[in-house]
Amino acid sequence: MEVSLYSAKGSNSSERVEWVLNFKGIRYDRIEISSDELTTTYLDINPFGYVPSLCVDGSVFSESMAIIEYLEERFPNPNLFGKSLNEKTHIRRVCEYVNSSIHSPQNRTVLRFMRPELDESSKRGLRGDWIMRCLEKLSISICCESGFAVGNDFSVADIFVASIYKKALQHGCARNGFYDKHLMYIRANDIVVVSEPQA
Ligand SMILES: N[C@@H](CCC(=O)N[C@@H](CS)C(=O)NCC(=O)O)C(=O)O
Repeated sequence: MEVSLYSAKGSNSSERVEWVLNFKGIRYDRIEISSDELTTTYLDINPFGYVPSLCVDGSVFSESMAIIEYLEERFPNPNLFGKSLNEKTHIRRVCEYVNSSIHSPQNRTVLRFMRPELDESSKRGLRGDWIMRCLEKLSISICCESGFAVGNDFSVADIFVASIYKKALQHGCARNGFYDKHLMYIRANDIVVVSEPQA
């Protein structure tokens, strides 16, 4: 099986997929896409101009959530979507909130279009503030049963939450006690640490 991950430096959505691939022990080649390529040659791979895309034996998939669900169905062990339908639904709830409500509005392309007057530093500030504002709301409904986001096991919800929190820190946000504790809790697990992509 040949697996290639199209990614770009600093891409939060790609980090999620990379973490899942590592956690499941799937071997892949990482293809780095430059900012120029995102708007030119890469459009043949993904017409939206977004990373990640995943190519498996010639079939190309895009959208991180769809890719991760594909990987879960094709490589169910180790499991990343919980033990019951209720858990699975809560895991998807957290992922969708991070993917759609937190990540999408602060996407570079969106900000460039919606707020062209802002310089890069103001955009970074805005992106970080938006992420932390949403994460505050999310904190009420995660890590209720254990230090993991949903239930008592590491899941893709932890991957989405940890990755977007780290992105807020990269944008210069102050550290947050709740999310630092979450990071520390999941990193107490060796396989989580080994599979976590390095920035
Ligand atoms: N919903 C998409 C979002 C993908 C996305 O926003 N990718 C960003 C990097 S994290 C990107 O390619 N940005 C390029 C740009 O905005 O120009 C997914 O989950 O894959």
